[in-house]
Amino acid sequence: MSLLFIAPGRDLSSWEDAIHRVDSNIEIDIWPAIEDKDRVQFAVCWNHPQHLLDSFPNLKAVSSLGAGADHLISDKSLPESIDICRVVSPSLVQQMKEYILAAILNIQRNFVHYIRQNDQRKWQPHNHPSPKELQVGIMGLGELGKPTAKQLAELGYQVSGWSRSAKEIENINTFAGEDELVQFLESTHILICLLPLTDETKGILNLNIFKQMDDHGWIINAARGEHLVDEDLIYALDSNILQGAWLDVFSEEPLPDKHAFWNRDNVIVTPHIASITKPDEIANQIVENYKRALSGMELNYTIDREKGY
Ligand code: NDP
Ligand code: OXD
Repeated sequence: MSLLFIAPGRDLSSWEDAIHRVDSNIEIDIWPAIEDKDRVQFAVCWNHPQHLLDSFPNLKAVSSLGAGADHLISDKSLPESIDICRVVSPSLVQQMKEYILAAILNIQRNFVHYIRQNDQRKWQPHNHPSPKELQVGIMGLGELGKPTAKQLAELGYQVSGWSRSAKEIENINTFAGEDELVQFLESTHILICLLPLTDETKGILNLNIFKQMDDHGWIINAARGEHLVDEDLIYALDSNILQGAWLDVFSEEPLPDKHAFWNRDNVIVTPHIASITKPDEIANQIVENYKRALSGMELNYTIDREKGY
């Protein structure tokens, strides 16, 4: 029996150590060095090569190495019989709350402008709104979106949230489903995407959506690059429909040198660091799911293939 890690380009030795600190008896393979394909029963993946997972005849389940499992769902060669799960942890939530708050404060207090002004030795104060004058809309009220929304509301921001199913959350104006999307967007000044990438949400950050927001607003995308239609963002920025964009994720990562998002005053690029999975913080749940898979038990944090998340 072995637990296989597949994450091309990543140094996985700290993962191996973290798993062994939880249970030193677990045999670990790290792709592509696999001793015996027949022994692999559980795989932990991040951007694995497609059409690879169907070559392990005894594979029972796969886990994403991160919170999103879109890279697994999109692998159509993954047999239906194989369960998919992901990781969920307080550290991922905390980091995402920090990332979004940092972005909001930078936008609200105009630091995005002051940092650029430094380069020009320009002394120019700008007015800034108070939190209660700022309408923030969060797309996705799941493990990451809901606590992020609650934190912002506690700090006095006007917060609304949009999800698939209806929710009631104290001090948050909630909306659900496509029918309520327009209402959710009305008067949203900063739109934050924390949705999973699915057939329904791909390309959701598009010109039509930007036009329905408050004039001259901002978007923050910390979910997946494919949520955003890049050309629509450039058009919206150039025609003043949006004032700026704060982006952590991109359709192609690393963001290519020639991409139009680089070197723009009104686009902030961070290299997919909003919330990073740390080995010791989630080794326990990987080991737990590995053991559950071996004994035929239901996994924790499963992905519903129908819903796509
Ligand atoms: P969850 O699955 O816990 O939550 C997803 C939320 O999105 C739910 O509220 C769900 O609604 C809502 N949703 C899904 N589909 C739709 C839809 N079609 N219309 C409206 N709402 C929808 O996800 P997490 O909060 O854990 O993570 C969100 C994403 O963040 C991940 O999938 C990943 O891509 C990204 N991520 C990025 C990181 C980074 O470093 N940049 C780090 C970690 C995650 P409902 O509640 O009704 O089901
Ligand atoms: C994740 C991510 O999904 O890092 O965890 O994007």
